[in-house]
Amino acid sequence: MTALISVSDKTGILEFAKELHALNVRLLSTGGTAKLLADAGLPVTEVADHTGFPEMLDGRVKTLHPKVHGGLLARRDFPEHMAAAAQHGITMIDILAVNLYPFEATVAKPGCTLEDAIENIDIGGPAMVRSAAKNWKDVTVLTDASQYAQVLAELKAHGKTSDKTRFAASVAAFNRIAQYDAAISNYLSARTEEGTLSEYPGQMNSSFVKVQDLRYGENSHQTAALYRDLHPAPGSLVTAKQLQGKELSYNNIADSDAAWECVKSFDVPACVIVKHANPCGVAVAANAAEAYAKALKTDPTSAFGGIIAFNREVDGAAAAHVSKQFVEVLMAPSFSAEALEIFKAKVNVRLLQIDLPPGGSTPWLQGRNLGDSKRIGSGILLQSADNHFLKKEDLKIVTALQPSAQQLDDLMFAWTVAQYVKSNAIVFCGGGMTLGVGAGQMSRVDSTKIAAIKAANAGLELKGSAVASDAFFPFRDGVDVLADAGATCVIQPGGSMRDDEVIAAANERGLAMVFTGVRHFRH
Ligand code: 93A
Repeated sequence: MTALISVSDKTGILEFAKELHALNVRLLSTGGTAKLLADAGLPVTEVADHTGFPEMLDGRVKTLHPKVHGGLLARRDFPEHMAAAAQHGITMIDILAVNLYPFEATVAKPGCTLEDAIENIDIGGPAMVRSAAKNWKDVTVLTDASQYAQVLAELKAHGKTSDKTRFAASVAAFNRIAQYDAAISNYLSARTEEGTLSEYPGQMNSSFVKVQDLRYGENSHQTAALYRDLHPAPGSLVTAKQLQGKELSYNNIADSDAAWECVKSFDVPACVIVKHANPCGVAVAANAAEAYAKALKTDPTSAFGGIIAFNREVDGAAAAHVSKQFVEVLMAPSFSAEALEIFKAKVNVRLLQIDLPPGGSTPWLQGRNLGDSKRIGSGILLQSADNHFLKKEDLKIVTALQPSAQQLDDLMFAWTVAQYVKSNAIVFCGGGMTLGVGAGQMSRVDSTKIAAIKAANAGLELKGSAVASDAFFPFRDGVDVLADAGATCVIQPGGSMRDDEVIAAANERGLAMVFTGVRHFRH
């Protein structure tokens, strides 16, 4: 029996080789490994002596030789293979122990140059591992020190390894090679200096890279981690810089994303306050401070401990306002020196600086090509992002009453917010702010009632308000509830079997209603 040993990480290799030798296994090895074994007094044949071909090109060519690959790949049960091997003086290699040049560790080092990285791309090692793993029926391939003991135990007990062990080792080997190649692909794809990003977009790497482990998931008994796209979209949450505050939690990140996605869809100064993944206050105004004051009015109770996002600089005035409240996360494209000074005293508040996407809200929405994913039992659901951008010209007025210009603005605002509210979503708005948000109910009528109750609790007037519904009204009852609450105009997708009944109800109750033709379910 022959074993070829070629390892960069030499952990446990001497002990392994000693045991193999004791079992009468012949040892073949590459330069550095061979030296280690020979220095310990083990009889070892250098691969160069075995092949009759020297290691060359600074070690780039060591084991890439038919005597190595033939010995790994020849099928012992095929007489033609055995005859060809014999004819060319190829002897069989039964065990291969290889671990690869430390590419991952090399590129993880600060200051690693492209040159260093390239030199640490192992070619001969993976080639041998693939040969051995393909021929798993006859060859045992070991790619990790943790496998040595099991193989030795089987060799001692039975003089050979079991089919099960060899197959498992083959799978592990291919997995390791896939992981190794992914590390190379990720590293090279992320290098912008050489222009790899734009040259061949069709071959762009779409991997995720781990940002960090999180303390826990949605609940403390769940483990969690944050990954980001290898090439994050400009202006996305994962590009945020944390300026101060405690470490972000899983829920902080999820809620911050909801708030940030919502706030950056406005062109004018806006503020979004999120609690439990839903906006509990959204407003637009002349500046950040005013936008915050309005957003807070919608639901000051829920806003306690909220996640707050601005699409404009947080200046001293906004900071003074916000700091009066218990805040979990505050994000904005920038913070003035005065604002930073105010938050210095609030050491727990997490401040995130995030650049807005270039080109403003509209082009960004249209150009965005990020997808959504949701894990289900042993599967994953994928879809493109809900990035439909509604223009006023797309609206279809379906009632006798036409919405006024002011009402149209309120409806557009309400529709934008509704997109970020969990379904069934009902959003009452007026004067550039949310007045009542009904979220996450199984019944649209209940969402409408809840939105109205919340407005009443906050002391807000719904008379003359505009309402958005994320999906159509299946019956007239939802329309009756919002008319009772005081709304005078409605925006909704339309498309129900009972649109006629719903439009008739709107006409009867003196409402103006517009159809968008698209819905915004969000679950
Ligand atoms: O430069 S290589 O890609 N060319 C080869 O032919 C080759 N054969 C084995 N690297 C090659 N190896 C790698 O050398 C192994 O995967 C292992 O990581 C390393 C062991 O070298 P040494 O025994 O000289 O320390």
